[in-house]
Amino acid sequence: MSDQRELAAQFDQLAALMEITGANGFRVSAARRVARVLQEFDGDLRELAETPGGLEAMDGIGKGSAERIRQWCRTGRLEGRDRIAAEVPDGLIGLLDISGLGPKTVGRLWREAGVTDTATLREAINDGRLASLPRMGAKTIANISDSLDFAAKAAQRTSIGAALPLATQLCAALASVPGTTRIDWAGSLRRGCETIGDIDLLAISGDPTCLIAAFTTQPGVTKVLAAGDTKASVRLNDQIQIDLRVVPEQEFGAAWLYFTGSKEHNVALRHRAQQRNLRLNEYGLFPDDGEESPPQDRGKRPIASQTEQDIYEALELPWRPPELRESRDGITEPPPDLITVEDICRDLHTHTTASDGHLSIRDMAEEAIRRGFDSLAITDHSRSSVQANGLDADRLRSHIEAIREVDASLPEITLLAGSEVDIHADGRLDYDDEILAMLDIVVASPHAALKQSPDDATARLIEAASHPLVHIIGHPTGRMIGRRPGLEPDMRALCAAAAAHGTALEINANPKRLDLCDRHVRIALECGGLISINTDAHQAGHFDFLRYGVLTGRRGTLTAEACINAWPLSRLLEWLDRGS
Ligand code: DGT
Ligand code: CA
Ligand code: CA
Ligand code: ZN
Repeated sequence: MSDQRELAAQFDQLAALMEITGANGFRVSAARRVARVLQEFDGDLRELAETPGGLEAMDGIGKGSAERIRQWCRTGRLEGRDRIAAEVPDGLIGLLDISGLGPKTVGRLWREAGVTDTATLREAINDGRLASLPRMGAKTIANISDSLDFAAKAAQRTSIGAALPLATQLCAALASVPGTTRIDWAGSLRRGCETIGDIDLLAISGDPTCLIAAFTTQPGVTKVLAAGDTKASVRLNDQIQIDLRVVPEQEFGAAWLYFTGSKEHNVALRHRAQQRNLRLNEYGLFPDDGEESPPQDRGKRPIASQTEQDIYEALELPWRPPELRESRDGITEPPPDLITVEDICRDLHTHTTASDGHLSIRDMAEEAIRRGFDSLAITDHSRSSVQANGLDADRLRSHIEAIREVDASLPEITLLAGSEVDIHADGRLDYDDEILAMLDIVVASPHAALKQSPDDATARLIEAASHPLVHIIGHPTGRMIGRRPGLEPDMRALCAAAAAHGTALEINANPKRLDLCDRHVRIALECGGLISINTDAHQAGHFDFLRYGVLTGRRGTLTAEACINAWPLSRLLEWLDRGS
């Protein structure tokens, strides 16, 4: 951020704080005016501050404000802001982000109802304290209450498991609007992030007005946040924000690249362009003619803009899959040949009615056949998972027989008799070796004691990964996104042990888990380890989770070669046999 932007934000905050504390309205608007002037100033602020009378010569900046700006340039502190901030509870400033709450109202809520943050505001609404204030109508309170609910939801990002199906459905509906020739998503969703802030859509249309109208009036829209000629934003089902931009066909690649991000990737590409005397923006890649104004505004033609490939090529860079466009990814290294959903031939972690699944062995097998799998592992829970109706040794023996029977009747698929065996807190497994040895495949997973120390977690998981009869460590950390962090083992040590013993680590594809996460997948691969992507399906629809696991794998640089679910079946069967 430039100096003036940073200082403008501080003046704005000062104005808000003054208003909350009931300061003189004239002084409040003076501070706001200074913020606006600073916001619009596009020279060098420090240079201006050093020029005698320079600041004072600007419209809206008086003698006092000029002195405060000079002081800020010297000390980095805005005189008065810290003092007044100390008088006001920290949480009050946060309330200003809630739509419909201005500083005046926040000040009243504080003084008259003891509100200091979102939690106490919620209390004051619920216990009727707010309703008892003079000039506080039921409608205003209902509005504040709604905004509060939405802010709480917005603070939680949306799972990719909700965002991707929604975007798919939305794009299908909008693609059929007359004039639409292309519609795709960009942003964090295209990069395959595990949670999504908002969904960014990009379209080409011969009739943008018609498309925007269809977009803002579609079923589920609870608020239209903005609607212009070529772009609009809506809130859907009071939950997620969706932005739509309509761009000319010849600019689609530049826009798609820009709005896919990440911001850091965009910055790196712009820098690369500058080094080559080029300018990159959302409209295209242009020659840099030294002029300040944007080239597209001066009718300049881009060197590249229609496709992403054109732009990367003109920058002498390899095209990068969106999953490898984060700040941690460079731009010059050629990306690996990432795994795809089509590469996956099987699921190696699934449940049936024998434990807590919804389908029989046969129904699961038939679903797997429908999805084109060559094999399927049935891995119901072990005895310690009591709440999941885990199998004791006797039940497991007959379950294995039942699996083999169904397998014999279905030539289209190979069923593997397995178990998801609990890893106890101390690293011991929930079945004796003798039982484990009867199974075709053993997935060992932590389910309880997920708050143990990192040292204990490391020892526990390494012991399981080193067990000669274990093939896969299932959801290794046990985290639930947004709900619990799970185990925090020394991931590098765990991955090294797993690699040394030829044990695969799972990417559990359930979008609530995505465990291993992308970062951990990278560590596993750096250690030369193997990955298994499984859905942990408890019902037919859960097989759809596969794509989230694949996206996470791709973000972790996973190739088909390092993923046992993508191997030819004969290679997998050989690998499964290695311990016995
Ligand atoms: P999200 O929505 O928080 O999950 O994350 P994104 O990555 O989808 O971010 P969003 O929706 O704010 O913007 C979409 C893309 O647009 C972002 O990845 C990069 C691009 N973009 C947005 N604002 C800026 C910016 O100020 N500078 C640059 N270089 N790119 C930006
Ligand atoms: Ca976004
Ligand atoms: Ca966005
Ligand atoms: Zn499971």
